[in-house]
Amino acid sequence: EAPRPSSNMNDFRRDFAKANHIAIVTGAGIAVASGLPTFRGKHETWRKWKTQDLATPEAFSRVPSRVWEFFHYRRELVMDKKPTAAHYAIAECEARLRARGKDVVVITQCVDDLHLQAGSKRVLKIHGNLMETRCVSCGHVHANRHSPICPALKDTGSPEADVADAQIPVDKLPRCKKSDCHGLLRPNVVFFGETLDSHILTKVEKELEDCDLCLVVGTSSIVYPAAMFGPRVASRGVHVAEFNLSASPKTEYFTYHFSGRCEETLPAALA
Ligand code: BJW
Ligand code: ZN
Repeated sequence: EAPRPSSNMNDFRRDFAKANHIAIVTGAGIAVASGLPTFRGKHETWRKWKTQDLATPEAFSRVPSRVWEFFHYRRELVMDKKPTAAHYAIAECEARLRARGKDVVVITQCVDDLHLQAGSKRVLKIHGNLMETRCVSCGHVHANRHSPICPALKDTGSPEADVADAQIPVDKLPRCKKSDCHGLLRPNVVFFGETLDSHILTKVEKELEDCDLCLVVGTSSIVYPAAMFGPRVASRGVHVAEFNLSASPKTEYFTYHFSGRCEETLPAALA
């Protein structure tokens, strides 16, 4: 039996040519070449904290000012970034295949807008959007690209380890614009320990059921439930191809593993 996973691009290209419905699961690695950091690298801390310490409901209720500083920093970082060759390769693949009656969907963990910017039309954002807010009181979700998002966060959010918290009073943090509400706003992203939007998850389930080829791109496959998407498809006997710098805990489930930067490997794979 051939060793799994294979790194034979010719074989992948044959499966790709036959596929009618491709699901592409993406993570932070796809935006590294845009200048956005990943979550689980060796040095990936903001001040002295990791994302797991800050992107939680507990942290947001205990130290909303610190959590907003973190997200303000991340929003400013995303604001001027451009898609990579990997984002464009996926968008062009979708357009080309759609013209032939085929289907490509992106299921992304990324909270930036780079897939849409690159021209992808079918994008399921399972971890929310950095450029949206949600009111903790009335639940309203709004697109919000203000920079800074509120005056008090201006010049805050530095990631350097020795920077002290700005300790912004909670009434000076982003607040709901509805006059009868004025509730505290939070970033409209999925914190650790929170459930994913069930409406979006239902759509994801259907795509994972319907696809006849799946790509897993630039994700550590550590955070659930997304870590199970590729393996779920593979368990139906459908080919799954992983594009990453290195192997992940799920690599052994997949048909293909293409090691390297996805902004280099994907354009060739999907041409
Ligand atoms: C390149 C590259 C290049 C670099 N080219 N590649 C079952 C088992 C165990 C735990 C759980 C479980 N079910 C739920 C949990 C708890 C938790 C979880 O999974 N914890 C794990 C850490 C174990 N999950 C949740 O809480 C989720 N909710 C949920 O499941 O609800 C039900 C439930 C709750 C509680 C208990 C049980 C069930 C919610 C998860 C929300 C994740 N949110 C975040 C933050 C969003 C806001 C923000 O932006 O701050 O989403 S966390 C963070 O990680 C972010 C990412 O989307 C997510 C995934 O990270 P990603 O994208 O994979 O990035 P990295 O950095 O991890 O990896 C980058 C990869 O790229 C690396 O592999 C590099 O090699 C590669 N790379 N350059 C190609 N150029
Ligand atoms: Zn409100």
